[in-house]
Amino acid sequence: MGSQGVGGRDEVGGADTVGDPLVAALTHIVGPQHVLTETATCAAYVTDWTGRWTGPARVVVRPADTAEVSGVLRVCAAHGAAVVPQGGNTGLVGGSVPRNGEVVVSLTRLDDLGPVDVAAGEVAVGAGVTLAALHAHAAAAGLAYGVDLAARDSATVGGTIATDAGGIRVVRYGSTRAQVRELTVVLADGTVFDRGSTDDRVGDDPLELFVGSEGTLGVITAARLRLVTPPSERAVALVGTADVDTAIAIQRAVASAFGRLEASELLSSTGLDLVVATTGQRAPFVPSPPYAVLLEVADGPVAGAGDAPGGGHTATPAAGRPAATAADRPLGERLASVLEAVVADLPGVLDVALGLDAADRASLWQLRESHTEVLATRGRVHKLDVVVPLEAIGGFLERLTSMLTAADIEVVVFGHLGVGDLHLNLLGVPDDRGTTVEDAVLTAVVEAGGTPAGEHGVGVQKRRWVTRVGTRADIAAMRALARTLDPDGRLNPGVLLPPESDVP
Ligand code: FAD
Ligand code: 2HG
Ligand code: ZN
Repeated sequence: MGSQGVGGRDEVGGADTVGDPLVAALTHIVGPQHVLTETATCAAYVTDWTGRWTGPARVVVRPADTAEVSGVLRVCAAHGAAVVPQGGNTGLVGGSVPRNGEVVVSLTRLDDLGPVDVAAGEVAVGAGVTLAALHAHAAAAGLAYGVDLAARDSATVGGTIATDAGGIRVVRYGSTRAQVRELTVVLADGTVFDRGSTDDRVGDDPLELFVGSEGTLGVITAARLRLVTPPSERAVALVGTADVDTAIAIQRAVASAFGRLEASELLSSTGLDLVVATTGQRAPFVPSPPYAVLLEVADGPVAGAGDAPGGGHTATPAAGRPAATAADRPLGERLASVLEAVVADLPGVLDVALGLDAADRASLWQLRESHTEVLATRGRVHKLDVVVPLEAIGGFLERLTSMLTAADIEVVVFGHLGVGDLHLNLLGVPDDRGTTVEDAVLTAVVEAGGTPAGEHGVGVQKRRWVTRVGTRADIAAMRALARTLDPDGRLNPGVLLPPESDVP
């Protein structure tokens, strides 16, 4: 807390906290230095990563452990205060920041890293642990965590579970849901709920419900996560293509030659040009091809039942390797010869850049991972994260581009091609047309057989779309569950669940 302290002339985004009994009760639980009430110290907690969503908080509170989170929620319940759970505040759909004077409960101090259980391939960690810290911790024990994303230095375990984050390894290990073994969650009334997907449970395990619940059903305070065996060798290729269908064909061919992909990411010329111009990184191809697919393959444990998303980390014996990937040749050479064979059959391939050593791999990945930061330098960006079936992506992108070009809007497309998750970043949307343009794009997504909300979740941004794509029964079930766990609707109001008045 700032120099004034509780009872001083503190305020959060305009809300005067002087004499607020809730603030005094929270201070009693977490200590004065972890109750933030001054506008300057609260600034980072009340505005989202994009700068698009912001609102006043009643107070920002930073508990240290599950017991303190429980105390905080009990006190908030007693005062009828709504709560916004917050991790690293890197979410991109507006769900992590206050809208209407809620209490922001920041979980970043819950950063315990338990010992790695190498035999089980698991680790128990606090919800506030960042993905970068978790990766380093697992690596020190010779293992790896299967979810990774460019926001790794800030995004937390709790936030990634709450959004069911996908990320750049989703094609290999599945989304966060597939990594969660046990969760500790604090419910709206302060009850601590500790459940695991263990074999000795009685009845249905409600653990699944909290994954992807975006802070609306409970506050996640800890998790036991599965770890994986990292590959011993990796190779990366960036393949420039004339169209997106060729990129998809290459993805399929390389996946079948190697048995699996570590990553498959789509880039486009607009994004590549912007990244190169902004960061000064060397252009991989001149001119940039319309699309490019970044493929990573690896050596080490080969896909098998226990290695699939949701499975364990145990290595299974290599089986069915094609001749082109004979294990006695370096991985990079094998990737090069697979690509050579593929290219001969695909006239839409324009260029290939190989990343064989660590430096080349890193610079190819840098081109992909810089996209979000670079786009953030271009003023207001409308981000739409959607999933489109692979076979429909080509037609969808053609339609999208002509629709947006006619409206003088630029679109930068990239994303996780392995699972059809596309990030549509719209530049030049007139301020008064944001909702109309987003709705037109999402309508086109649904018409292409896709889903309007992908790995980033629904948040505030796509709440109105829940009623458009969900059935009445789906929404009724979601609402019944929320009412049971949070009868007063105090957990993240305004996120995910549409207002009752919107349901036809
Ligand atoms: P926050 O942003 O703080 O919160 C996100 C949501 O989770 C909110 O609704 C919040 O209320 C809720 N929440 C947070 N913590 C808890 C908790 N402990 N208990 C209950 N609810 C909680 N996302 C992807 O899926 N894949 C990507 O590849 C990806 N790349 C990104 C790259 C960049 C550069 C950036 C800025 C973002 C990226 N994101 C990506 C989006 C974001 O990082 C993820 O949504 C991430 O899961 C958010 O984690 P966080 O800790 O920052 O959560
Ligand atoms: C990524 O994959 C993130 O890099 C961010 O999900 C996507 O900036 C975006 O649109
Ligand atoms: Zn993404």
